[in-house]
Amino acid sequence: MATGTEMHVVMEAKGKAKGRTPKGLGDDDLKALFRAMLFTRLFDQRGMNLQRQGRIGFFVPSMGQEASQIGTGYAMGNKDVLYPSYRTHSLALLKGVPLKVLYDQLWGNATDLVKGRQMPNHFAIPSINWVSISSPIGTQISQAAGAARAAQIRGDKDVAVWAWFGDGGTSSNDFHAGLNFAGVWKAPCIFMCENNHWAISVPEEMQTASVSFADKAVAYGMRGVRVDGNDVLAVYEAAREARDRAIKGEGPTLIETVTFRMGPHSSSDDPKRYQPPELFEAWQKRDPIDRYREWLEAKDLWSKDEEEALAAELQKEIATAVEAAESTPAPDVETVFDDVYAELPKMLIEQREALRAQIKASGAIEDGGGAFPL
Ligand SMILES: Cc1ncc(C[n+]2csc(CCOP(=O)(O)OP(=O)(O)O)c2C)c(N)n1
Repeated sequence: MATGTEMHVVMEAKGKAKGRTPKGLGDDDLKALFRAMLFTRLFDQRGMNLQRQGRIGFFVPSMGQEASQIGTGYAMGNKDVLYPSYRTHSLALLKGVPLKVLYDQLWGNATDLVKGRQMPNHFAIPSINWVSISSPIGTQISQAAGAARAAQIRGDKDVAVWAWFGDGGTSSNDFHAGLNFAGVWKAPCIFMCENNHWAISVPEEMQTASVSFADKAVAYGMRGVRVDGNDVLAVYEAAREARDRAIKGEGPTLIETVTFRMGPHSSSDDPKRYQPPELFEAWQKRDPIDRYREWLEAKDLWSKDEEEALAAELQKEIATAVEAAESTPAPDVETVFDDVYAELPKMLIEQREALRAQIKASGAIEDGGGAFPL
């Protein structure tokens, strides 16, 4: 596989639909990749709409980056540990996490796994070894290096640790500390740099003077691979190879997926204020879903009818989960006192009593339970 600045590609550009099938992928796998990419696109569209309708407070879309994320996610093993970024809910969709788990978190309701204490899109999903997302950029990179080192010391078999971050994340201290130690330890870690060309409004050329992000691996004595991030098969192949090397003790890999954020940074941002429209139009022509659909159709593996049926099924699943999460009450206000101390200190017991009295006096909640309209 090409390393450094050379780009790894499997599928030809949209409109040509050529390219071999990567080793180890059968027809069902090829369709599963498409399903997960489409699911991600639909989840994103719905997420943005829900935010615009004022039903959730915040959303981070991943439109345009589906191949980069699903291609890496498909290469993961069941015991692998994930340190995702706030833009990678696709990985949970791919791994079959019930949709209600994700929507509960977006609403921060009573059944939300993190009890409404995190920003929307900052999931923590223990059932798939998904470690809680932290907002400060880059922190997951050094955490992943540490977790990989721990797995190595324990002698865990068939476990790789993955960290996803953006091009902006490579300017953080954690990137350098994490890659340095992972390199020194030959830890089973895969560093996934999704180069979507923008860190909010900061373009790639203001982020680094390096020829590529993959090049940075050289300084840490690890393998660096640059891959076409809109080519799901190329991403899968690069990720698969990196994982194989990691679990064989051959050391970590830095993978740069070259892709594009085809939407805002988050629901709070308007890319039209800093991105030239021609750039968006150029990348739209390389849409990873359109490109992969064409490839599948050329191989007689996909049809318009199949896609319509799949989209209808996924939309129905989304609608059901949205309704269930939206109608779940907010966490009981008293839960703010839980989970920090094994035994609540006297000072907090007093504060809880004061809160109860205040709620009662306000008449907001008759029975003292349920949501308090703060
Ligand atoms: C330490 C830190 N500095 C600044 C921010 C504000 N911030 C949030 S997202 C972001 C851009 C990150 O860009 P990148 O790493 O390229 O990832 P992308 O959002 O493009 O996926 C910034 C600067 C932050 N969350 N943490």
